[in-house]
Amino acid sequence: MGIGAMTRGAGALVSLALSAGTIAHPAAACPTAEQGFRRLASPEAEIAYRWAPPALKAGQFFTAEVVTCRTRWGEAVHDIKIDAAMPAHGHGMNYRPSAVAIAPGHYRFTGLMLHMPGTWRITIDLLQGGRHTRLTHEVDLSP
Ligand SMILES: [Cu+2]
Repeated sequence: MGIGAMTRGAGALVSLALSAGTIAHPAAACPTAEQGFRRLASPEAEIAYRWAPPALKAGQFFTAEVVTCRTRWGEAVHDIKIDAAMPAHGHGMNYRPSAVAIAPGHYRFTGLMLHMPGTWRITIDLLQGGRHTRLTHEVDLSP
């Protein structure tokens, strides 16, 4: 889940001026909690994300917006993938989401659905060159 208050001042807008492979102050480009975004971080990378609708429900389609805030290796992210599975049940989603880049480092996924209650593991893979970084996030959906 989010990691505390993410209030930032100026510079909260996604910058369109970042050139490929150059992320000088990536955190400044991260959307804030006021914009409805939460953070997901690992030692390698950090993203900001929000769901629409904000509360996930079993069997309901949702949209995910993801912004890359900090990435590994200093290379541009050229592709991003989102997936979800239930580790306890050994299955994934019944639908394949589609992705669109709406700005550099800013992506929208549609057609996501967690089709049953329980614990889901959502994975987001950032692809940079031939390498990828995975961020995971667990969601518990009540019946
Ligand atoms: Cu299941």
